[in-house]
Amino acid sequence: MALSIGIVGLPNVGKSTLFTALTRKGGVATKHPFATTERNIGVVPVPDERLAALAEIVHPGRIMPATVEFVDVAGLVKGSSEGEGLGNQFLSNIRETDAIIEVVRYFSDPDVLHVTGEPDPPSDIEIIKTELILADLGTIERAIPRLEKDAKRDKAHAAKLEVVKRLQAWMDDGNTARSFTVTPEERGLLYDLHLLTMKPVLYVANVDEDQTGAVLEPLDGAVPLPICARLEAEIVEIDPQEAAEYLAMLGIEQLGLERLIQAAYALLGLHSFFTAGEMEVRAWTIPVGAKAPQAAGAIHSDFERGFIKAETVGYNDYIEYRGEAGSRAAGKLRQEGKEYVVQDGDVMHFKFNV
Ligand SMILES: Nc1nc2c(ncn2[C@@H]2O[C@H](COP(=O)(O)OP(=O)(O)OP(=O)(O)O)[C@@H](O)[C@H]2O)c(=O)[nH]1
Ligand SMILES: [Mg+2]
Repeated sequence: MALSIGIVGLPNVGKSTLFTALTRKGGVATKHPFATTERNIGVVPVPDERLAALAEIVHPGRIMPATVEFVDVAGLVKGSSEGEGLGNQFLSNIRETDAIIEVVRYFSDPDVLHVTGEPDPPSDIEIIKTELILADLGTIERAIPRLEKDAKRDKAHAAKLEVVKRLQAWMDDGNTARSFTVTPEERGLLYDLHLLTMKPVLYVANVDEDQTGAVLEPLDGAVPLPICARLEAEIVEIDPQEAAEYLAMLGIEQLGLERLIQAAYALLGLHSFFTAGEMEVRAWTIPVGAKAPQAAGAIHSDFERGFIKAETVGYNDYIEYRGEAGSRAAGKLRQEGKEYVVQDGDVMHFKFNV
């Protein structure tokens, strides 16, 4: 399953511009607030130089990077949860995403209208936070009658109702679901509400061209990632050679997409392992700490169910000994079992039986 990330923020802060830069889909950004009236979805390959290095050894039929899906929706304003603006009706499009990117305006362009007058990041994120909390409270309110009915029939549902009500009281005080202290079991009970404020948030500061290297003050405890969305959107339009020279001139070493995906992986506790064969070299995304059977399950549920063992070579060994045969000869190919914690970059071959 591809990682999926929803993009939120006030109107006109550059969400669609960032989306264009990330997905290379043009024509979605404009000068006017409330420009986005339909959701935009784009799937982006996760840049990983290690894939090319593996392919050079294996000469596969194809290279399959991991992917991330971005969903761009309309801007939120104060009162969105009561139907103000367009934002609220689009929130349903990001309910099932794994994480949220919140774009915050830092750029100073007087030609681009800011919906509340002046950009003020700390108070701008408060508006969004309040709207997301209100949207979640609406979700909870709609869920409660059904939960009450179920609870009368069944003890197990009573526990769920109890947690949901506790969460409701917590959020009524203006807190996010994320900051609600729950046991892992209780968290599981809340999962199918798909609450927006339960999702991890990455703040993207949409800065002026010369601020992409800035170290910014934390917002709500998290340091925002500075990106100049307009610059990035322009760059994907031009010839790669020219783009590289332009970036070097500006002193930008890495494109926003790469930095953003790295930050999202770190935020969500994700990393990659590889499969490498004649047919394809492929990257797979798994949680840090996942064991070998769970990694196998990322490929196919049968692989997890019938897991026997995983022939594993660390990435650096695989490159140094030029592939599986060389790694085996050098004693670097390990037979790993059910308890093996997969390391970032492992090249794995699963043995299974179904
Ligand atoms: N100067 C400057 N302008 C930008 C930057 N990013 C976006 N803009 C401009 O801001 C305006 C709004 O950008 P959009 O990407 O359409 O904003 P949005 O957040 O998607 O807006 P809605 O869909 O209306 O909520 C456009 O005129 C962009 O060119 C930036 O980094 N610098
Ligand atoms: Mg937009």
